Amino acid sequence: MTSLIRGGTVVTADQTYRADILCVDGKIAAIGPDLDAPTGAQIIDAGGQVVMPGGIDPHTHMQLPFMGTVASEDFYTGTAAALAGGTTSIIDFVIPDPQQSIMEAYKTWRGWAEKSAADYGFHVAITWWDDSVGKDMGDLVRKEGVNSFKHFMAYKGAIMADDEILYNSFTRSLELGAMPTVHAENGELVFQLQKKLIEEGITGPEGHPLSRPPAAEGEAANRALRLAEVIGVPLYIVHVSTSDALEEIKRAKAAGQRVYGEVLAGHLTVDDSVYLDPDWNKAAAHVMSPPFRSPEHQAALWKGLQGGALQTTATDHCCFCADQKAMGKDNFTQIPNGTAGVEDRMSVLWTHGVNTGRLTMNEFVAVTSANAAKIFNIYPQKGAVQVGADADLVVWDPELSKTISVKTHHQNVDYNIFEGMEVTGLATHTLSRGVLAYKDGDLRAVKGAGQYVKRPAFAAPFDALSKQAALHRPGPVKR
Ligand code: DUC
Ligand code: ZN
Ligand code: ZN
Repeated sequence: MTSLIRGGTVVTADQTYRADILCVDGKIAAIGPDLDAPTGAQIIDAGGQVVMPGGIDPHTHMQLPFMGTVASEDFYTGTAAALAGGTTSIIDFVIPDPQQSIMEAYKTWRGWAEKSAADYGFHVAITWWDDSVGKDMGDLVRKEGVNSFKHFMAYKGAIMADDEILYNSFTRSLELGAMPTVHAENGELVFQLQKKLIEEGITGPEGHPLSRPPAAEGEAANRALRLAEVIGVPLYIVHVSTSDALEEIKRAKAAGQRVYGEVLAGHLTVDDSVYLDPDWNKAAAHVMSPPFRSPEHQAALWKGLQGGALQTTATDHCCFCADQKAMGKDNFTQIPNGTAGVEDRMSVLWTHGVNTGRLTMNEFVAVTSANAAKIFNIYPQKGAVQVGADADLVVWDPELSKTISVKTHHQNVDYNIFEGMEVTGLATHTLSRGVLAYKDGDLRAVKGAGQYVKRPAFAAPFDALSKQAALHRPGPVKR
């Protein structure tokens, strides 16, 4: 398959220039002015539009079995919706049950993901610990191309990682050159607050944010960062939603730690007033963790993204329909946690980031694809417009507008947290490995066309960090 994208302005994380892009057999084959079209090539007219690397959403949960149900979006419907919005890769999560072999869980998720229409990779969650977990982490890194491990510091009694698990897994990650990541919320505190609120008769969705205060996130972020500091391993904090956690990241960065922060399009643009909606279904549709926060936290998150303390944007796409949310009708702690967004992330961030002047177009590319590709070690295969890179590209019309609605979205869920939001800046064409998967409203996603992307282990930077940690340690005292 050969395609020529003609007449667009190429925008990458560090450059903006006019050029045509030739894609051959899934790769970018040439970039330059006035390229000749090979015989039979498909011509895509990008005149007046920008051409960027396809988005990478580093945080999704397709068909996740969670809280007694299964997320409604599967790997095909979810990646198809992603392509409609200009996102060409996702990094999803394997979440083994405690005591389940993490390799067995990984294989299960790989099977589910075979129907993906876009490329995908996996972070693997460490939900328990023994020697077999450490061994399987080695095999996942060395043989399977997994270079990041996730730790839920919340969800007590289910998948929560305590400090012992964090210590063991962070230490093993360092040995392997893999990136530990954390969902930072103090799970014990959340558990106790949930109990107290229910006892007090607060059973509706308004109890959800009360049970997960900003301090619970700040404490967990600090704890994870301090563990990482002592161990000498980098750390990636997913869905930073509060200034509390952001301040911990800034402090750690200023102290020389290698730390990365992710923020969700939803946390940047939807505030916590949603939990006070008199319509139970609407309030419950917003139950996700960490919860939506007050405008003060949102303002801080934007500044964190603009200032570089936060490097990536994601969605935590995890869909539950109204009948699933109803499992918590009498008790908010039973409402399956999760909201959608994989389709809308790019246009929401363009509208609220680029169109408001908060982000340049280049910064937009950095935070929607290039930084995630660099942090998770798939750059420049992904996140770049370079000869030899995967031809994952989005042709973007910065003038095109629409109103986001559940009635028109492609996501397999009956609610949209961005309902009614007017966005300007939309994908007109999305190419996944050089194949046109979306064109002007026509979604041509192909079940199974997505490929698993191996992510190699890190080497030199990790060595440097652990050496630095060792420098501060005296040897045994000779007596
Ligand atoms: N938060 C959610 O809202 N859903 C899935 C998992 C998570 O951490
Ligand atoms: Zn999470
Ligand atoms: Zn998540």
